[in-house]
Amino acid sequence: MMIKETSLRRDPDLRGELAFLARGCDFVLPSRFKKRLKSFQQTQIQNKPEKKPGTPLPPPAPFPSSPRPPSPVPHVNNVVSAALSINIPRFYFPEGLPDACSNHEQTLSRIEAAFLDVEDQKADIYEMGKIAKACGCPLYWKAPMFRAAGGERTGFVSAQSFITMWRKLLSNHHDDASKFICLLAKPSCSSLEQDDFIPLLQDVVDTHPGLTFLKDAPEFHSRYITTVIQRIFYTVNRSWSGKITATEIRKSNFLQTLALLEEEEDINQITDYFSYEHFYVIYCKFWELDSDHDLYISQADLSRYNDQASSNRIIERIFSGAVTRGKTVQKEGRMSYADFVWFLISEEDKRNPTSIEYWFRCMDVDGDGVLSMYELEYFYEEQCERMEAMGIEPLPFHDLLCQMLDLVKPASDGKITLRDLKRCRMAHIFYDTFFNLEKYLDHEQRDPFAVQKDVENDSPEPSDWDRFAAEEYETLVAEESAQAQFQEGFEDYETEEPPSPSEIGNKGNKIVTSSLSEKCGKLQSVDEE
Ligand SMILES: [Ca+2]
Ligand SMILES: [Ca+2]
Repeated sequence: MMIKETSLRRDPDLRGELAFLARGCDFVLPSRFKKRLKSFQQTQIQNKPEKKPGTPLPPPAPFPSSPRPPSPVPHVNNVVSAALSINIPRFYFPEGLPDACSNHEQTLSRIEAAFLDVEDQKADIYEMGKIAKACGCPLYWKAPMFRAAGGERTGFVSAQSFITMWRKLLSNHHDDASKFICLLAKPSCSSLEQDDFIPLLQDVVDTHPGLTFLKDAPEFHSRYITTVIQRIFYTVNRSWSGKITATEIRKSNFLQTLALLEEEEDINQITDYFSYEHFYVIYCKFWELDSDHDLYISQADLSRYNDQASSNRIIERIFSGAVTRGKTVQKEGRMSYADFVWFLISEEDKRNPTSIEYWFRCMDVDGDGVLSMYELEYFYEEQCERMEAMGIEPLPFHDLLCQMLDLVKPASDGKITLRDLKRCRMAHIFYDTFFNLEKYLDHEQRDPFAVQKDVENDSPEPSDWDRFAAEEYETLVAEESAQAQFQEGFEDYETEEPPSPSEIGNKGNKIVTSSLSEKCGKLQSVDEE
């Protein structure tokens, strides 16, 4: 150990030594000094660990600003708590990451200014759009904002009550997902249930320029709203809990899609959640099956879907409650319109994650989380019977099994998991093989290389669902137009005035709503949920 000269000179003990050596002399002999210094240093080293109280402080460190190193043997608990509080930054922000740069006061004064433009500084629901924009929020947040500030009770929101509400929201909720949940959820709830979306969607129906014709047909409002809610839960509620959390909102495209509504006047361009055409297709498909139009369908009704393409065994599984909400399906043997939305999207798009989960639950008869060989055989049996009835010789189960295992490549032998099916990207072919004969035979006839090409193509193509909905809409409109033209033909024959092509076009558009109006007009206002 080296003791620096500077520190030695400052050391009062050493000064004492030097004074002792020099006592009675005018100078200190170098040899004597070196000898004394050596013994002095040795005693200093020996004494160091046991410094008595009252001994002078050690010399200051050369760089006083540098932090003192931790003592060599600190108490264990101190280390843990010190490390936690100092070294690990906060990483969990359920209400979003607070943004130190955002200027809340500026936002609040902008809102105040927006209220000055409103009569008596009291905004009704029609004025809320301006306020939503002043808050920096998408336009269609206006109805939830109106409700959150108490507008529902009085019919208007005052500047003061709105700013109080918004100030509280800004200080507790730091990102859009967290704010959105806070605005829509029931008091002291941190997730969204299906009915929480109704005011927002009713406002979309009432005010979106692409839905003006729907606005005038109140009997469809709840059908459209139910459809959109089911589509939101189908896509966003990845946990199947029936409660959408802020994390699920953040992971989804829902808020971005909602924001698009104010920019896109043609609601049919927004194929996620809101498209009227998609609603029309889903509703017409249900209408065809619901012969007594009580808004419920039986097991026999559902099996008629798409010319009985789905097997009875899979329909039975759906009606056993494997994938439906509530107990109505099991207890009363009837499926609601809301449950049908889930069925239809799953049936027509077997590649999307919710659909893969939907059919997995149906095929996992014993509910152990894997598809075992006996479960596969159970579903394939019915396919074989159907093929034989059609005069087609089915592939023996063992050969088919080899094909399917080759397709899915499960991680562990003889057990197919949900993960295997999601990873293989061939879930649609797998599922159709076991319970949709028509589509199975279609796949069989397709060029296997074309299938492979589909799978490898990663570019953002329309989903199977988008493609199905677009084709079906065309077909439905063409059918309606043909029917209308046929009827008009008689009228025109009598008046001897052939309709102009533009008239046909215009009528074609009207037909869609009028025929739906006809379909729904007879229905009582039944609330499905
Ligand atoms: Ca019915
Ligand atoms: Ca199983």
